[in-house]
Amino acid sequence: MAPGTEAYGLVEGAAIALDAGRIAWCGGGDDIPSHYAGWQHDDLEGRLVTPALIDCHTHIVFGGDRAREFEMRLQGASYEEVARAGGGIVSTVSATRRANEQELLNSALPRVDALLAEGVSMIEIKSGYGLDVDTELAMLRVARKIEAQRPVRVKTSFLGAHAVPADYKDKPDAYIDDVCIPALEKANAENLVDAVDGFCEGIAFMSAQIERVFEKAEELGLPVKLHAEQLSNLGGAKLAASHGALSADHLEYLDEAGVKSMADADTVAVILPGAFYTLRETQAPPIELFRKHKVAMAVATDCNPGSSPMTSLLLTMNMACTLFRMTPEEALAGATRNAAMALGLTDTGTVEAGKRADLAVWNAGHPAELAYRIGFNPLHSRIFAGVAQ
Ligand code: DI6
Ligand code: FE
Repeated sequence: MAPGTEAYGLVEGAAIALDAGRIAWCGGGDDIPSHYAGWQHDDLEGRLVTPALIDCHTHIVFGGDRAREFEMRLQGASYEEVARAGGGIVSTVSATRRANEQELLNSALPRVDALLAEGVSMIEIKSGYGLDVDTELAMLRVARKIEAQRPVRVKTSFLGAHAVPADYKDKPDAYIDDVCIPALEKANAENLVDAVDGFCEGIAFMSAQIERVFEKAEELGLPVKLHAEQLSNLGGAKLAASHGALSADHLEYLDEAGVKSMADADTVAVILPGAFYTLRETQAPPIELFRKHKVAMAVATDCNPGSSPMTSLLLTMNMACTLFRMTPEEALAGATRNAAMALGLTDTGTVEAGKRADLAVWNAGHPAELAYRIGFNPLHSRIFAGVAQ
């Protein structure tokens, strides 16, 4: 075995048998069961094979861009100041409302393609730039359509509680009652929702408002997740954990009590270094406490036009290591096994018999290469549902 690969579970000279879109068998090349002898055989010439990557937190469907806001922030305005001045999330809301579904799809696909080119086979996509019933549903329909346009699986999250739109300024409770909850009910009736998310933050919603959305999610039988403790500690992760959340995401300002409540609920910590980097934050999430309390960590791009305009999960893995001192092994598990957990999926994220045959083949030897490189894509090929792409 190559030195230092034990933690990854790397098998040298391995073979993997694929059948009907699933992994039928995997193990050492010398141990292949005899009944596979006559099967079609592809020699990967010693390349590294990992589970296909999973981007478990994106806002990849949106209208417009925020390059102007980028300039403003470089001149000194903070993310919160931009948001309070009517920029930020609500400016993307205006652009998203103006776009039709075809335009939203056309603008999202190149971003999706950038992820696929790096071995991603599963993307979570949130609504949250509509903030009215029709546009929230339109975003989710577009997210679903992506699955028909590309060889990729999509999981949707309803994020109606993302920001208070201008027409409900200073009336967040009325927005939750009049728009967010009716939109969730309608989207769910159209089978557009796989999970329910929220943004618990001073510039968005307080925990009492998030709680009402979560109660509706529970009534509809939908799992929840939450943007929590990104810019301040409002107890969001604890609230999410008390609702058995799949994940709590961002978490820079989380304290140990919050980490413990996540551990008790098996809530995955989704680490989003792209937003930390873009906003030039200085407080890193409590990685050491997640390790201590055995909270599973995922990593994701948070692809969105404001705080994380990035479409590289490999760069995200690199940032998780360099900015937060995660190990390359944690970063890879974070973009595969733990990302699957953050989406409530048990059929993907590892190379094991019975799992989906979603694999990435890399021009790499040691798995640490995936997180180590910057701006270089070592993908050789991607296998989606057993089919080489
Ligand atoms: N946190 C984020 O990082 C994104 N949403 C959220 O709740 C940012 C969204 C944006 O700035 O457009
Ligand atoms: Fe986000």
